Amino acid sequence: MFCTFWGGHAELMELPRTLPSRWQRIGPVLTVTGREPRKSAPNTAIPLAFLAAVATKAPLAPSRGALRRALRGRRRSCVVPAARTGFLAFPESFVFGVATSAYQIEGAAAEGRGPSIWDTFSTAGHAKDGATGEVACDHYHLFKEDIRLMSSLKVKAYRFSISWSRLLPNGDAAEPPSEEGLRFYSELLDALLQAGIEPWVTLYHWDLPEALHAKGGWLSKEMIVKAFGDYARICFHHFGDRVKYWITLNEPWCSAVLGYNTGDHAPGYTEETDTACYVAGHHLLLAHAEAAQIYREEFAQQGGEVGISLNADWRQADSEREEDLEAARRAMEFSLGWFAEPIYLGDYPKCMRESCGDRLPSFSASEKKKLFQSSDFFGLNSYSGNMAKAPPRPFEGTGYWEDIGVEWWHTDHQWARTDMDWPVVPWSLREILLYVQDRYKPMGGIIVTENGCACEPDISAELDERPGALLPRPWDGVRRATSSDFEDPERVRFFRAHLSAVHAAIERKAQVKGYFAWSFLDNFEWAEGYGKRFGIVRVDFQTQERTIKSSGHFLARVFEANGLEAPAKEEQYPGRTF
Ligand code: PNW
Repeated sequence: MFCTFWGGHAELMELPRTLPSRWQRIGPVLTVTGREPRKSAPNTAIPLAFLAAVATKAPLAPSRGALRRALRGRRRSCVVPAARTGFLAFPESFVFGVATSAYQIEGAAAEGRGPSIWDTFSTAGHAKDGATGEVACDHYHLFKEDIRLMSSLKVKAYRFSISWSRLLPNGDAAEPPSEEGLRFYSELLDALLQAGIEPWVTLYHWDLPEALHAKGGWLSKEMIVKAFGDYARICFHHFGDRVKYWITLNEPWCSAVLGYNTGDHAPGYTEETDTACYVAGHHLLLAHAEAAQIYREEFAQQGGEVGISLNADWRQADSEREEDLEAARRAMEFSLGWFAEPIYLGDYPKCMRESCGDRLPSFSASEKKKLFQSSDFFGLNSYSGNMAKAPPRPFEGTGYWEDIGVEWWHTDHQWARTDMDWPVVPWSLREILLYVQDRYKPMGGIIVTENGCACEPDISAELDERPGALLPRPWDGVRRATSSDFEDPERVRFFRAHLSAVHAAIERKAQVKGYFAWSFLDNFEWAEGYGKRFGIVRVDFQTQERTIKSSGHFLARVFEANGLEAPAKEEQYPGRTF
């Protein structure tokens, strides 16, 4: 029998005190139902090619057959969740905001900005339908209107990123920063502060200046660490009077794995070597540490904070079998731990060193020191969750996915899916927050710097089929009233369930200090182009008109009331829950 208890925000029943830490709780507890596992397990191996293909945002579909086979005969166990009811109030100081990134929304590629690796990658046709970020949401020209819209949605904080090559067209800090670039971000910050919206600024959201890539990019240690530090210093110097929250890197896992292993993201390296993603990841970490040190040593008087945003989806062990518990631990360590452990625990996870040996670079003693506690808060981006299962026999060969050695996409087909095909697993957000709290005890607490979904009503696909609908055109300069009649009930349901999960984590003493919805606008969804819409505001890419979705109004009410009503029973999600 499948567990079909209410999903989402469901709370665990009180756990027995004998369970010493969450570390041992990556696995179902309090089994209420289940059938015995088969004596001889069926062949649950998922082909490696599939693992690589789905390792990212790639559709999960191709091997549903394999997954279905994998699920057959599995022990089904779960816990009885207690319903959350009534009004869920957040702490008074809780930061509610919305998030975007430069390449995904700014456009104005030709207006003083140097090319980035995403220009090169997308104009070479690597994103869906030939999409590029050249125009995107034309936020560069519409930022004042966009900030007015944020105000109307009661947004308290706005997370955006600075385009490195808009400030330094050649990535070179020896050249004076672009006046045009400085002016744009300066005006953006002033407009935000005037609107009473706190800026949270990401320095690097994947758009490396092409000129630096030509010099070796993230694979060239001395060059990139210095270049990133110099760029960060320029940002702190020019904007630090107005920015009190800095995020050095967005999701270095994506830069390393999608950029240097699967090739789904710029610069599009595929697994030519079994080390490139580890080398890139190593330098991303060192670049983060460099920027954090510069901020703390040279800009302490600005009185702000500097942190990093790491992405991971929770991996729940498929059973209580030791192998599956181990698989779940490995999955977490190879995703979140890879970047979190050097910062919070002093070095790479032990299991990575054991699997990778010398293919994983090492930190010198001084680098370890520089990295340790180099983040004033833990930025967490999390969108989904999944199960983890040990493969029936070890994977052969070396490379990121082989090194993990886990059935990475082991899933529950009862779970709802978003338009990205990502499982909707709200309780996994609660679990990962509790895990981060227990394992890393981050000073300054945890900020959910991204959470959201691409899940549009059918009418969206119909509208997007109109010729040119997904080929953005620059704004024509005509100011139009923003309309407000777009219903996206699945996104409202998603946000309600996930905010409820955040609330549940806070009740269990996770120090969660903020939540940013991804995203403020529909935008350039990287390799997926414009068809996957994450916005709480719809963008008509032909006219650049903005329409507030019902999820936008929903979040506005949450932001204003500093809380929300718990999901009703009929809104809750099916499938396995813990
Ligand atoms: C994040 N994954 O990317 C990024 O920070 C955003 O720019 C992006 O638009 C958003 O999530 C939605 O995709 C991710 O493979 C990319 O698990 C890939 C994954 C997760 C997040």
